[in-house]
Amino acid sequence: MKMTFRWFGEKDDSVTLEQIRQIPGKPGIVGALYDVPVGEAWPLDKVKNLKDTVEKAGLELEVIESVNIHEDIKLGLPARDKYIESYRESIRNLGEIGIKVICYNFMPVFDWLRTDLAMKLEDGSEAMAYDNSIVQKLEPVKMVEDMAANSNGFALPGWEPYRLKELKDTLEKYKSVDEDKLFENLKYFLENIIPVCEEADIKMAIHPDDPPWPLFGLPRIVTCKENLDRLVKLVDSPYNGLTLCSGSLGSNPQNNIPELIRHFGAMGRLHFGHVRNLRFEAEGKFHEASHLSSDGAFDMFEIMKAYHDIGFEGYIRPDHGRMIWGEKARPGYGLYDRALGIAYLNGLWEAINKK
Ligand SMILES: [Mn+2]
Repeated sequence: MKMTFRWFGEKDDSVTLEQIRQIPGKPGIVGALYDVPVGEAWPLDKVKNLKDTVEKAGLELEVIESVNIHEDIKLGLPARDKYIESYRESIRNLGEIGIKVICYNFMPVFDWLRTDLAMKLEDGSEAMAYDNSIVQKLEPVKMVEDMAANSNGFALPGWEPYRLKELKDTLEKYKSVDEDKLFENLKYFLENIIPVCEEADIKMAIHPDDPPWPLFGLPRIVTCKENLDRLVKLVDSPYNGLTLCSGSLGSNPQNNIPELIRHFGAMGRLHFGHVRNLRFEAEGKFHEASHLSSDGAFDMFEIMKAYHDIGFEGYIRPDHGRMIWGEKARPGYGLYDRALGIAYLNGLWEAINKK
């Protein structure tokens, strides 16, 4: 297991590489470029520059999250071939700088969704929360505007303003895309990129949909064991793998996280683990908690034990943290709570190792 920490780059993150280097165990960096429009290839000089920046700070960069996928690929439109070619170029360039895993998602239009980015918890900390009853009353365009207004001045991952301009138009185009069609479009994408991944030795690790159920009438397919099984079979290569995000999949209590880790780990398809905890108030209503088992619904010992038992050699990172100790940062991505998460997950790992 290699512990990592997500970083949004010098311009887009309140957390610095110098701070990350002082987190116990010195995690690796999960990085990305944020100034390349979705659909365009990531230029070699820019990815080299990112790698240099990280290495100059004494850290490693082996994981990218995310190389986003153009909507036309998800919709299966004719222009997809052009965008897939750009994606192939990005993979080759990332291979050049020694990247081992690319995390991506295949969620139509919207990335992860929360109804409150700063819910006040009893202890005075703030956490992101989700309430399905609110989502059902939401109008997507209005919702996106509200989220942009509440994110402390940072763009939310996957919610970059340039992607949202054509929101209404895109929603209309999805009317003819159902689950099967979306699976078909994912298969077409994977068939065209996995051979390049094999050459570049970069493993693709799809992130589950968050939350893992359809929203606003849009299909979502990366949601449960059955669909993940279908997904890994779309292209039968170890390079077609998964990011197992406990907080995303776990927001549906039917998904048993340790069981999923063991199942897909045994198949050699698990390349990246996002570990975080949730507390449920009702069905479809939850807020994100600290990583500690007793603060939420998940048994973190069992999750880390499952990774240990499969002999996991991939990457793990703490996922969204709360805002604590007065920190002002991108929602979910402050320094303090995620650093505490790392210390805790590393502690569990050491204890499991020595048992
Ligand atoms: Mn995640």
